[in-house]
Amino acid sequence: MIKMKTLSEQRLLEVFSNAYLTRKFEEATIDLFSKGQIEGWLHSGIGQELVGSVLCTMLEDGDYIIPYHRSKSYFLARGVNPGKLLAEIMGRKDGLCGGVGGEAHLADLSKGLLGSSGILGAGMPISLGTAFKQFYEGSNNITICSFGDGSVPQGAFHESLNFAATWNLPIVFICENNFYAELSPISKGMKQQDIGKRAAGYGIPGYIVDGYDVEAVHSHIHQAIERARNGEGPSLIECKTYRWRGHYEGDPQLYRTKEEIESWVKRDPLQTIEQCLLASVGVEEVEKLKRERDQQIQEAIIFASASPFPNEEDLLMNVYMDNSFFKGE
Ligand SMILES: Cc1ncc(C[n+]2csc(CCOP(=O)(O)OP(=O)(O)O)c2C)c(N)n1
Repeated sequence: MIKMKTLSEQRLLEVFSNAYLTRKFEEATIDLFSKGQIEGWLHSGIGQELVGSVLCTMLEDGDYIIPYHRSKSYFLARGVNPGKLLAEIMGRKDGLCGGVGGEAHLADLSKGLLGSSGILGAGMPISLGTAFKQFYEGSNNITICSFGDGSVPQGAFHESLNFAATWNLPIVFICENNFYAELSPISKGMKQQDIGKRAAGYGIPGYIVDGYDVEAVHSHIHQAIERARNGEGPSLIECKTYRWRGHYEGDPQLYRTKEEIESWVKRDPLQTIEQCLLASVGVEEVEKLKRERDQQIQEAIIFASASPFPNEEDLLMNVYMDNSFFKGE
C-alpha cells in the first residue's frame, strides 16, 4: 500500500477532487470533439492534470495565474465553472469569453486567470506586469506563470526570467515539460534539456521535479510560493510530465512509440492518489466524491450544448479597430 509521507489527507482529497474533475472534463471534450461538437483544435491535457490540481490548493484570492494552452486543470482547480469553460471550448455564447476566444484563448478574470495564448511564451512578459503590480502595491499576492517546454527557446523566456529575477518579483515560473513541442522531441530544440537548471543563469532557485509525484510537486511549489509571498523573488520549477494524447486530437503521433506512452500511463498519479485515499478515507468517501464530480461534468455538457453560438455582432466584441476600414473609407 502506498502511503503519503508529507501530505495531509485533506490536502490529498482536494488534489484528487481537482485532478479527477479535470480528467473527466478532458474525457468529455475528447468525446465531444470526436462527435464534431468542437470546431478547430483540441489540445488534450490528459496525463497533465496533476500540476494545476496541486498548485491551486495553495493559492489565495488576489493571486494571478497565466495559464498555457494545456492548462485546463488550472481553471477547474481554481473554481471556474466547468459549464462556462466547456461552452468556451465549444465556441458558445455562454462561454468564459463569450465563445469568441475558443480553446486556445481561455480566461476568467474573476478568478485571476489571465488569458492563455496560442503564441508560445506570450504569457511570460504578461506575468511580469501582474507581478510588478503586486510588488508595487506591497501586497503579498503572487503570480503563477505556466508554460510548456516549447516556450523555453523563445526570447520571452530569457527576458522574463531575467527581469523577474532582477526586480525580485513574486512569480513562480512553472514549466510543464512533456518532452515534446508539437511534433518534435525537445532534443531538437535545446541542448540543455533539464530546464530547471537554467534558473542558475538568472540567480534564482530552480527545481527539476517528477511531475507524477504528488508530494514532490506539492513541496516544491509550496516552497516557491512561500518564497514569492515573502518578497524573496521568483523561482523556476520544471515538472517533467507527459501528455497521453497527441499534440492535438487527430495527431498521428509518428514521433513516439506506444511503449513510451504506456510507460507513463502505468504511472498515472490519479491511480496512486486514489489508492492512498481508499486506504485512508475509505471507499464510500472516494466514490461519493467521484459521483459529485461526474455530476458536475454532466451538467456542464448540458449547459454548454444548450448555449447558442455568438452572432455576427458578438464577433467584434472587444475588438479595437479603425472603423473607417469597415466603412471602406
Ligand atoms: C511563437 C510560436 N511559435 C510556434 C508556434 C507553433 N506551436 C504551437 S504549439 C507548439 C509546441 C508547444 O509545445 P509546448 O510549449 O512544450 O507545449 P505542449 O503543447 O507540449 O504542451 C508550437 C511550436 C506557436 N504557437 N507560437
